[in-house]
This record gives sequence, C-alpha cells and structure tokens, in this order.
Amino acid sequence: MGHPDVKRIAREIRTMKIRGAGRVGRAAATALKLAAKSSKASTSAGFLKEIEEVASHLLSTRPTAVSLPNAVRFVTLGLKRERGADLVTLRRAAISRADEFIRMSRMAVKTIGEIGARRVSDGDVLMTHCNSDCALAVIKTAFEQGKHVEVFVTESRPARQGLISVRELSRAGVPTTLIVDSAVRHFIRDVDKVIVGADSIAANGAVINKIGTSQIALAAHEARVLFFVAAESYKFHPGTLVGRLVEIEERPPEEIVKPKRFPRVKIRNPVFDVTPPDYVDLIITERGIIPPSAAYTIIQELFEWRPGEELI
Ligand code: RUB
Repeated sequence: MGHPDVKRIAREIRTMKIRGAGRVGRAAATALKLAAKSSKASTSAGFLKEIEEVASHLLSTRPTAVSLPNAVRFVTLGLKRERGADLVTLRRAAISRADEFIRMSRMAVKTIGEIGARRVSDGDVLMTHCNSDCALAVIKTAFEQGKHVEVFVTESRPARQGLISVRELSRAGVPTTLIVDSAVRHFIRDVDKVIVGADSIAANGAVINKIGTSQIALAAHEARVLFFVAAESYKFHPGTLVGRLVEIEERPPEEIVKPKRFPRVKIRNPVFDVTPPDYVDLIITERGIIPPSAAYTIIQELFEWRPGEELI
C-alpha cells in the first residue's frame, strides 16, 4: 500500500479514531493524495492500479457513510478524465482532486452553518444526537450571531460521541445539557428544533444517521417539534437512485458489554438507522435548504445521472 500513513488512515477509519462522515471523506481524500505522492509506479497503468488498490482498501473500512465512496469517486473521476495521460499528469490530477475535495468539504460545513443558523431563532431550545460537524456548525453559528440558544445533547450509546459534542459546545460557550438516549421523549416537549447530521441520504429523502436518530425523529414528530438534518451534498447516496439499499454497519458486541459475561445471549450492535422522510422537515445543504422530497433531483443533478446508468 506504499506510504505507511495510507494504512494508518484506513485503520483509523475502521477503528473510529477518525469518525464522522465528513471527516471520513476528507481522510479518504488525504490517503489517496498520500498514495499518489509516494507512488513508486513507473507507468501510468501501474499508478492507476496502485490508486485503485488504495481506493478499494479505503472502501472496505466502513460501509454506511457515503461520504467515503463519494470522496474516492471524486478523486478517481479526476483520473478517468485524464485517460491516456502520462504519469506526471495523473499524479498531479490525483493530488489536486484530493485537495479540491478537502477544500470543498470544509467550505461546505462552514456554509451549512451559515445557512442553517438562519432557521434558528433567538431563544430556541435545540437537541442534537451523536457528533456531527454540520449540526454543530449550525448551532455554533447561531450562537455566535448572538442568538440565545441552549442545547440538549444525547449521550449516543454505545460509542458516546455525545460527549465530544458537549465538550465542543460548552467550550464555545453554548449552554449545554447532556442526557442519556432514553431521556429524549421525556425532554422533547422542552425542545423547539432537533438538528442532526447524516451519513447518507437516500433518493427518497430517508436519512441514515447514528443509531437512535429515528427514535428522536419519531418523538419529535409526535410532539410536533421540527426536525432538521444538516448535510453536505456528498452525503447524498447515488446508488439509492437505482434501488440500492444503504448498508447499516454492525460493529462488534464488545462495544456494548463483555459478551463473556452473558453466555447464550445474542448481542447486536447496529450503529446507524434510517429515519423516514416523513419525519424530516428540511435538509440544510451548502447549496441551500431543501425538503427531503427534493433528494432525488439533487442526486440526479449532482451525479449527472442518466436512466440506466449504474452508480456506486
Ligand atoms: C457519526 C454520525 C454523524 C454523521 C454526520 O457516526 O452519525 O452524525 O457522520 O457527521 P460515527 P458530520 O461516529 O459512527 O462515525 O456532520 O461530522 O459529517
């Protein structure tokens, strides 16, 4: 795999040291850039083979966040456009496409913060789940604009990413309350808006995000609380346009309890779930705010899809 950092990045995505869909996408682009820079290939074909190997190794790390294949696709599409080019040109193309993805991705998070903050009112009580850079960008931007907001943050078992969120929000000065996941319905009537991120968004507007998101959406729906999703356009899943289902990652039971302590008990640990579009009020992207029903059109436009064409 060439450069040792490429292997390290793949390992850190798998073990969740690098986590969160946007970060995973940027890390994949970084790995491809490092692979391109350090490649010892002496021919264009050899170079493309190496990049392909790194790409498929990265794709095998985690299955749910489409930011990963979309980032890989963004870089490799740049190479496909240079078909027949010499080694120097290909190397340069891989590096610049990776840089472009990373720059575009960081910019998107910032823009989502600004666009989303317009939908947050002074005095709002918000709720978020897990740790999403996009959702937190909306909350922090609204707060920086002088809006008095406070936030309920769920612990987000089993990996407890909520603890990262509470640290980040409280460091920014936002009044923050940490609750366990099962306290969501207890507090939902005190909340004005729920804001979460996404790992994938399907063509029908369904949102795939950290396990527990759909229960929060259900509780919000019941209490008539608005439910917002903040996601960059590379979180839209092109494969769902042709009926592919988003794979829900199941992680080892050890992340929940020591299985040896419970012989004969099956332990399941799905780490994402699907929130139906009916429970989503709007999706905040860097291109603007859309209803979930516009996901199909967005995917078609973004990926320049034509009927019959297979996308990832
Ligand atoms: C993280 C998670 C986040 C989304 C969006 O799951 O579900 O809500 O990835 O995050 P995990 P972002 O911790 O298992 O990767 O907005 O930062 O891309």
